[in-house]
Amino acid sequence: MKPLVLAALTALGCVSASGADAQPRTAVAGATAPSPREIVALADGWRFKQDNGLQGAEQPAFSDADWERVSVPHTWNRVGHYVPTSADRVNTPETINKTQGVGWYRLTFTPPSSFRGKRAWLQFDAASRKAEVWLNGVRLGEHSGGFSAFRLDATAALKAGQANLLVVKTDNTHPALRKPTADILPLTGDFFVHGGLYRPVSLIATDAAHLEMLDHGGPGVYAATRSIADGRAQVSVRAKVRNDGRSAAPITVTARLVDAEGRVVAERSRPVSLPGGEGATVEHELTIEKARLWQGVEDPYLYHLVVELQGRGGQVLDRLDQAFGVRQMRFDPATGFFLNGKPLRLKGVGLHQDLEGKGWAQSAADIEADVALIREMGANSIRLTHYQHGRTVHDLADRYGLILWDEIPLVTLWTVARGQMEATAGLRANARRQLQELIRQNYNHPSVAVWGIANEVDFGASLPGFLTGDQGEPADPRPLLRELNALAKAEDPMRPTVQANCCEGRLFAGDVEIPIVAPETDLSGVNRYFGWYYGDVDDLGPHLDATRRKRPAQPLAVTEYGAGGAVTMHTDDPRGGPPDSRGRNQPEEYMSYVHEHAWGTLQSKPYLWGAWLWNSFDFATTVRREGDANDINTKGLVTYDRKIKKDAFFFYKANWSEAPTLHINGRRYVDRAYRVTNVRIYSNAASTELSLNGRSLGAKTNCPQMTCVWEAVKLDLGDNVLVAAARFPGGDQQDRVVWRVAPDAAQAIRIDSGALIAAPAGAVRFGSDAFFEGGKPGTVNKAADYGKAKETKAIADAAHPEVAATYRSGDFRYRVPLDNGRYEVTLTFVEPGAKAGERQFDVFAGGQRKLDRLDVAAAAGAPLTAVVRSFPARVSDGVLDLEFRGRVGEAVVSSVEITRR
Ligand code: GCB
Repeated sequence: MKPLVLAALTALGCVSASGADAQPRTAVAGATAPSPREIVALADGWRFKQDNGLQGAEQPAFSDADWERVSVPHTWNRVGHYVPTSADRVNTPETINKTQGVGWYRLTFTPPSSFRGKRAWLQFDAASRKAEVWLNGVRLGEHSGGFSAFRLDATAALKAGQANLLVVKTDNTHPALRKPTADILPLTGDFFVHGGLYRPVSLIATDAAHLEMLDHGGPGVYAATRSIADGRAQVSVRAKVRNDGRSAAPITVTARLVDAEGRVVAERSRPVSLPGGEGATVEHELTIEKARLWQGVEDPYLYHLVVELQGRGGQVLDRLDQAFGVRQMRFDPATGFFLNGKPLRLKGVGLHQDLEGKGWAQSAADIEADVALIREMGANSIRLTHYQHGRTVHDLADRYGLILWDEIPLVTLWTVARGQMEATAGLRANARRQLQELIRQNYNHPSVAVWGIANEVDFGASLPGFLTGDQGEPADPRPLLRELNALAKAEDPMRPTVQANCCEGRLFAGDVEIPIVAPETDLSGVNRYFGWYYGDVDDLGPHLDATRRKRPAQPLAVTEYGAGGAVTMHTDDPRGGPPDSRGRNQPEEYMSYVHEHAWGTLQSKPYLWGAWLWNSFDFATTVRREGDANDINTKGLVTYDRKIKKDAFFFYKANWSEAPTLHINGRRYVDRAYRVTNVRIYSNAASTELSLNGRSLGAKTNCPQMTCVWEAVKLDLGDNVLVAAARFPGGDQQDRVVWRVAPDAAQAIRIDSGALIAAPAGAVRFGSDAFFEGGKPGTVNKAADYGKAKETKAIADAAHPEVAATYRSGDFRYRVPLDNGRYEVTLTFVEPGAKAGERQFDVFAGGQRKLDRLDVAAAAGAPLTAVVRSFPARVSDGVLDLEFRGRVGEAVVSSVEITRR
């Protein structure tokens, strides 16, 4: 039967606070009293078994005596570990479980006898990614989609005051043709879809008359700020009510806003007579005179939104009490984001719901700890990627004033089979349902700014190798985007729609066609990885300007940017060579370099309505073997176990937060390759001083981007205690690191030219490419790609073949800081591809020609064969200047070794 809809603003018998003087000044007893709902957490005592072939486990007679005992939240998956492994690691190869399939849960529980005569509902905050539910052998229903909450009516099957058996079959089988999950988003993605009941489960009892419990997992109450003018705010509240009783129920529906002190600031009521078995929608307009606004991190002021159902005798039948913030948001294509009319620079992070050892089964305390780290960094916004996150993070964002981007898991693919050019009806229905669930469940959160309907569906013909590979012609994402966009607008006309795209305007090899998807949503966002997967760090700015010029009327944001950072890998100079964006060499310092450049650019673009770095934390993904991890994406600013805040974390903290920040970079690069090095410190102090083994190296003030650099610091042999000291208004602070220089570094400098991380060389130690000016790095090897290991070429006649594989080429020089004296210089050359005669170059030391018209191909006599040349050199002014200058083609060198004579 069609639900009864009652018109707005015709409140009968309403009580409203009108006019400033009418605002109640005293706290109203019971304004936020506990709900008459009874809620029982079903957390402990579950039995669990992962078994794809199991039959009959939903039957009460089935024996689960040998099943594992677990508590919910729970997932059976455990994915991703750092290498090398050791006993103190959270995840190790032995503890990993990447099985995707069916997981069964059984729970025997006794609900209180007070549930008798009530309506009973089972609430699953999430079940991944498909769930089927039985209570006492009665099938209650199913749910497709691993992230949204859902409820099932358990009234008929529940036995109050007696033992009940709840059985849940979950299935996180990877979607593929003819699989039970083929139509359930996400179909792919750079994250591991964990299985199980990884968010809380509860049982709720309500009166027969109650707020709607089966509204796509939503609260049944939907409130929005309609207007704010001269301090007066209009808030509309839509309450869906239902009478599950047999006879008509006369009820009064009250909506009220209560301030933080417990004072009712606005209230309206109206009676409604609900026939048995019917529902109705009641709308109220509430006015707050002198509203205190929810002003983001500056003042995240929250009211209570209380909606109450009262019976004939005034008894409260149902009550919902949610936080509510009065706020309006605006997005301007030229000037960015505005919260209640005030410009607000969104400084954001991307976030996955994933923690080493627990995977997606994070507790509320874990989520709170993550949000604390994000706030510590100084972020004021989170992009909740790439799916519906739970209530806890939304509540925390409301409380702390963080602006949220919510999205559904429409990630990259919407068809599972080659040649399938359109999303199936089943997938479209699933996408629509997931979007409705996202919007209804999170509608009331003041923190939620936008609804994201897709991530990177515009790969077009450039589909990356990490995807399944069985795609033929690329399908067009736009029909599905249009459908979802229209649905989002119908569900919530107040919030803009948005998507994050990957590819528009990037230069692909050949003429790869990319569908232009940005116009399909209100706002647009670009995930761009210049300096990582492609291009140079400085390409970001011109790229953004060009993108904006294409659609000047559409607000633009940067929805992802970043780089991998392995805390056990280090470089002496991030410009020394390319990182392995899909392989191992991902030094921590390179990550900082990318973030420093990217933030410098983003900060200078006032038209951006936001920017979210990728990612808050390292997270699990089975498409990667990168950095110092397997099955982990290393772009987190904090490690997967949350034990280490990488250097880049402190870059943001110094730039974004007000908290005194002082952090010496490279603290984990203890055993240094070179004696002379730059020291970088992230500091937001007015003045920062550095000392080395007790000697002051001077103070720096007004450091650009809160980054103070002491150039060419000469370290002592042995231990070097570096202490940074700064004075902040709240007191002095210090940061201290200890670096070590081995005695060998006084005798020799060995540079692995073109290498971002020096290759191993047995008994001797090379540093990464450093002290150079000009030229560009190269390698004769083939870099790793998704699913493909690095290809290493064998090099003949090289003392250190791995060192010889990378090179620097062009017209360039090395200016190597050295004590004055006499040295032997040994250069190793490997011709990357030119034939004899095609490349000839000179090498000078201190201005003297040492090698004349060297032709590496001719001298080697065979491809991939090393040529070694040595010569003496004298240093008299603290620097050895080695110059490489082409005569025919460019100069090239693979390694530079300088030893004392
Ligand atoms: C992206 C994706 C995200 C990946 C990220 C990466 O563009 O949206 O899911 O994890 O790049 O690290 O490559």
